[in-house]
Amino acid sequence: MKILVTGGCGFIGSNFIRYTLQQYPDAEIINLDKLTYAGNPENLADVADDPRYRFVQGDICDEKVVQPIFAGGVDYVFNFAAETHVDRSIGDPGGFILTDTYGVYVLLEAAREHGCKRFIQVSTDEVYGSIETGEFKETDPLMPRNPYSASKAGGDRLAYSYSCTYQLPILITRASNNLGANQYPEKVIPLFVTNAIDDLPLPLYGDGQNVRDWLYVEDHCTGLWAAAEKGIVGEVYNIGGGNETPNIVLTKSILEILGKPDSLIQPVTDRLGHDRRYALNCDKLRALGWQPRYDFRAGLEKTVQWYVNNDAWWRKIKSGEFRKYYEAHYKGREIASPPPE
Ligand code: NAD
Ligand code: TDX
Repeated sequence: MKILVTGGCGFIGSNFIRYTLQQYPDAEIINLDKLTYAGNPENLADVADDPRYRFVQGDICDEKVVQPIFAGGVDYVFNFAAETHVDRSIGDPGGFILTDTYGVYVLLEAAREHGCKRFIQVSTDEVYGSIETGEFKETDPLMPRNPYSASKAGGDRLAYSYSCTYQLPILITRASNNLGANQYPEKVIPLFVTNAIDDLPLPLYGDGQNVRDWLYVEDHCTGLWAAAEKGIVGEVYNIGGGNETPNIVLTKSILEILGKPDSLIQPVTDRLGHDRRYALNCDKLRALGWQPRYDFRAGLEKTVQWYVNNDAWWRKIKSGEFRKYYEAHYKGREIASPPPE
């Protein structure tokens, strides 16, 4: 079983590769990753010498890299490669449009020319936009509200168009916010956990009442395989944890697990266009036999423990390029009000 994973040195991709090598003895994985600031080969140090694993450094936008990989024969493609941080997309959208839309086109063209058994386009719940009440179904319109989600919607719909037009065996998955090991500490959970460990402020956006549905990364991996193996070609599958949580509750839970005071919470000015709430209906994937194993608390405790146990991993990141980003992004945004309840 030959599997192309793109973006495998990032957060979800690295967890997916490790999970797949453990669960599928006949898996042979090629990991194509550009190694942007978010790509970290250390995430896969434990499998680097596995004879079933091969790393190729390259850009999914570069057909000279992509075409030969497909020409060598690929059964499954899982496209994780993307620019992924909403805040960075607000400051500088160009790279998002390139990788998250054009990059998908380059992969799809290679699949069109050389074929594959299944092509999974890893999309996101953010393509639906924000929902005040109820939950998004796969048939709902896409109303992305920031450059990241709009670029992902471009890749999502382009993949769909290739399944309709060229009958390629493509499926699209839309997952909710993931948590787990190896997430770059610009995202809220690793940022807040690592700041709290060092008694630094936790910069909570706006009123702290924005809601995210947290999905433990291993449950995302099982959902992706359920869609790939049992899903219907051309269809979209939502993958949500069923763990809707306001950011203030998430923040206080992190502090409680670490035994740190709520006074570390620092309200800051809100993200531009900040989506208020995401919620997914996952009946379609559940009908294939999938269900998440981790509830919010279990997933969060496991995740916090990982960052406590692996401080060398994140300290190295936080002392590099990240430091400049953090300064530029958060400086001067403090709001002089008590932390929200
Ligand atoms: P990440 O930022 O941790 O990792 C992205 C990886 O892609 C990095 O290793 C990076 O080097 C690589 N990459 C970026 N541009 C590339 C390019 N042009 N060519 C090759 N490699 C490139 O991201 P993540 O959080 O692991 O997300 C993985 C995928 O899952 C993304 O497609 C994202 O949209 C989607 N997703 C993420 C979440 C989440 O909560 N993190 C939720 C739903 C969907
Ligand atoms: O410093 C912060 N303070 C804060 O209050 C940061 C970084 C975030 N937040 C809030 C914003 C969101 O409401 O926390 C919530 C989660 O923020 P992020 O971790 O940036 O994730 P989000 O914007 O929800 O997007 C994530 O989930 C969907 C991933 O980054 C995407 O790649 C994925 O598609």
